[in-house]
Amino acid sequence: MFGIVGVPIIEVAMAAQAAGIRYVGMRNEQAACYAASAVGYLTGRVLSCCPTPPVSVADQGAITEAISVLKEAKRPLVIIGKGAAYGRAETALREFVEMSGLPFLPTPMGKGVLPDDHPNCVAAARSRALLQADVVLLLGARLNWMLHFGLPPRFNPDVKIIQVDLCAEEMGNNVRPAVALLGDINAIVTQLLERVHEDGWKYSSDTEWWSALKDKIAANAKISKALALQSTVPMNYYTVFHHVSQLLPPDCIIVSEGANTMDIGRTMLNNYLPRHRLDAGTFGTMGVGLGFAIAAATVEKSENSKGQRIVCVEGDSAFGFSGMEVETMCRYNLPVVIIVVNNNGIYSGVDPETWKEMAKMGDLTSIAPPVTLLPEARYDEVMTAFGGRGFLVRTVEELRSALQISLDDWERPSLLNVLIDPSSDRKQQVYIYVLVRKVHNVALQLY
Ligand SMILES: Cc1ncc(C[n+]2csc(CCOP(=O)(O)OP(=O)(O)O)c2C)c(N)n1
Ligand SMILES: [Mg+2]
Repeated sequence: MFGIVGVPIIEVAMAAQAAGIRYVGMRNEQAACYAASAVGYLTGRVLSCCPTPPVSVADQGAITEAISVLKEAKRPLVIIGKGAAYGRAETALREFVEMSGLPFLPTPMGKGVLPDDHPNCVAAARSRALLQADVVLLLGARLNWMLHFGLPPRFNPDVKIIQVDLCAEEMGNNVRPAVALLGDINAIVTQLLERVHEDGWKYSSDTEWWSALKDKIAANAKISKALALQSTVPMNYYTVFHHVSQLLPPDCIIVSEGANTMDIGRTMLNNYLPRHRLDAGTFGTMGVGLGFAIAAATVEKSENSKGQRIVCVEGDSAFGFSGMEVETMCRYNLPVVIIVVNNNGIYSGVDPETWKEMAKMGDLTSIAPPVTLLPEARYDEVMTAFGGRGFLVRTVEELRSALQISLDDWERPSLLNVLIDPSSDRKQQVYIYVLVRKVHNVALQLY
């Protein structure tokens, strides 16, 4: 059970403890709510007194129609959403993807339902896959802003959507589906799989579509690699994530929030197992990360002695929203590893010298660009203040060594404050730059 420390829940918490329920007291109700929601997602336990709903399958006629639309597709794409993770569809889905030979793309929290390094994963060619697909099998994902509403200019205007969802109200949101398959995702994927087995159908790997996707994946990988291998100090996002990804255990649970930090981290940090990624998700709410990490660490600690590693990758702004929860981590000895990717701001910041120059020019409340945070703030000292490990990191060597020490420590949490280039950016994105202070050459990104 998650709540806050003290008034007004003292009696409830004590009663819960007396009944053998573990009570995690957090610093803010908001973080406690995030934590409770994450436990439901990670464990699949229904935390209510309602009976478990029956599993519903799709209409067989609709399955036949879906298979015929898929067979006619020239450029098919499977999109795996977090509904597939929540519905525990991974085993059937893996067999379906491998039998049918279809390319797939995970949504942020659909990552890991099938491993990111699966040969059919086309995440590294995401934009092209979305834009050019003529048939999309949408599995437990919603056509909201994260999938650009399923509309042009990011989708083909004539795309046919085969929509699989548990929720009838979701059918036809933003795009009218060619086929609607209503029901339990695991059951429906199993139905589709049975039909693929019967027909012995497979989408050929020798198609223009597969070659186009593979070419794009290779080109994008080359660009990311070039950025990742840069050894300049301060580091850029890609260098940080490249080295982090080399050291993380494949079964770790990755929690993430931020803007660039979350977006770039999503492309660079692989997930290999379902329900091993928790991020700001559909609502993009900053502040969820530490609550999610505490939930995951608590679940892991209760189910076996050590459990799996929880790694929490935070933008410096994102960290600030619930940063005081490091005290909760220290209080319960939850060995979470927090990596704050610190660019002194939101999307970008300014360096300490520029900040000092600005301060000399007048009142910072009228001068400082509204995307900036205090340069080189010592978030690592927030962790050491409560007895956890804190590291200030500027170089690749410092990063690797601090991360290794943190991963070897199962007794207490760590925080790596990774100072990166405040103007480090995403590769090849289309931005509109608005110059807010010519004199300081500070760009505010809007997109
Ligand atoms: C509760 C809430 N408030 C504000 C926002 C707007 N917002 C989007 S991303 C972000 C922070 C991004 O900065 P940071 O975490 O430092 O990541 P960076 O892009 O700098 O790597 C904010 C405040 C939000 N998403 N949620
Ligand atoms: Mg930042």
